[in-house]
Amino acid sequence: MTLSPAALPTQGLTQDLAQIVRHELEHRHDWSVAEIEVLLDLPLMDLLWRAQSVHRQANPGYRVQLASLLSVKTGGCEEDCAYCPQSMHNSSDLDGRPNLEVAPVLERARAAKEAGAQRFCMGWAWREIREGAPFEAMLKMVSGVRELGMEACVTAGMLTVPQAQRLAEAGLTAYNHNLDTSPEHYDQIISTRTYQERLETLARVRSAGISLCCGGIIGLGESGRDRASLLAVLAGLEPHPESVPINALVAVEGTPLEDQQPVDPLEMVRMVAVARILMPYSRVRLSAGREALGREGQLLCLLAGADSIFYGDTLLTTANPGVTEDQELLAAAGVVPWDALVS
Ligand code: SAM
Ligand code: DTB
Ligand code: SF4
Repeated sequence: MTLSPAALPTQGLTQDLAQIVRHELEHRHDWSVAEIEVLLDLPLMDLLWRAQSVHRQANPGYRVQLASLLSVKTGGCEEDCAYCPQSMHNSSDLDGRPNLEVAPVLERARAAKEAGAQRFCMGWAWREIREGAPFEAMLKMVSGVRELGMEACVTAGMLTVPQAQRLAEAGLTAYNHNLDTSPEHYDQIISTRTYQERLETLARVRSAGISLCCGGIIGLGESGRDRASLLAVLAGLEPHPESVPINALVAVEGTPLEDQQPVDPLEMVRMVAVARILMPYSRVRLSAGREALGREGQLLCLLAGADSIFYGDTLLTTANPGVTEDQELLAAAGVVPWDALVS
């Protein structure tokens, strides 16, 4: 699938910039880190124009998917992700909350659908999926969400091929497993699982025919080159992940990253825009950190090609803008969400 370069406005660009536009229109998997750095550093107006040009062609109509999130198993996770309030290595750990049962989870999914969500995402604070009753319950939740006519997404750490196959049989639409940051910066953030293990998990998800939700976080103390490197790995996946969540760090007290400087909203805009250019047909999800972006920051992210938001008062454990606030945001943008009912 490629876009037609001829259809893109290149008039008035220097030769070099026009060349970049032509490249953007190809559906490539071989972006170099240096090329992506050039994009990330473009004058903002040029970057927005290019991202919009791609977005309008690849996803006509500027529609947005509303996805609701629910934490089914909260806290007590063995991994040591430095950003995460659910790691047992961090004093922020929220262990002790009971795991949710199938019926209340489906009740929440139904309520999310009624509020307008098209996708329902469920999280387990696990290093890897465990066999037994919790996994059987997860399968029931997945099939129950699908029966409601919603897309179902699970994020629960690493998994085996047979587990991926059972999730596929239950009707799972997508599995979320993020790369989080660049291979180079990764060791500063997580020591209990390798980048390679993450990539292998992604391959297992793919092998079962489940679509991939895979993205990262900015604001972890990474460099611009790290951001470009993360995007190069994501765009290097074949096919591109169907969904690419872009998170800004929510600095939670009790995590090693609690004192990180907040991300400049325009950095999020740039990240979204470049993700859109590199992966024209993926859903670019404006994820954690939306509250700190403000209304205009979020609108710029939508303009830059974000075509999904997490919808509902909470993400997994941290706050998200309220439903009414989001409805007002979309109305201000004149953006229409996809219908709640999907086939
Ligand atoms: N345990 C599973 C895993 O790591 O794949 C699933 C849950 S985990 C919370 C899902 C993703 O949320 C992480 O990969 C990370 O990208 C994002 N995340 C977690 N805490 C965050 C924070 N404080 N700020 C921004 N993103 C965060
Ligand atoms: C993703 O990339 N971001 C979402 C979803 N995938 C699972 C999770 C964000 C979590 C933010 C911190 C929290 O609420 O605990
Ligand atoms: Fe948090 Fe997931 Fe890392 Fe566990 S694996 S600490 S839940 S981000």
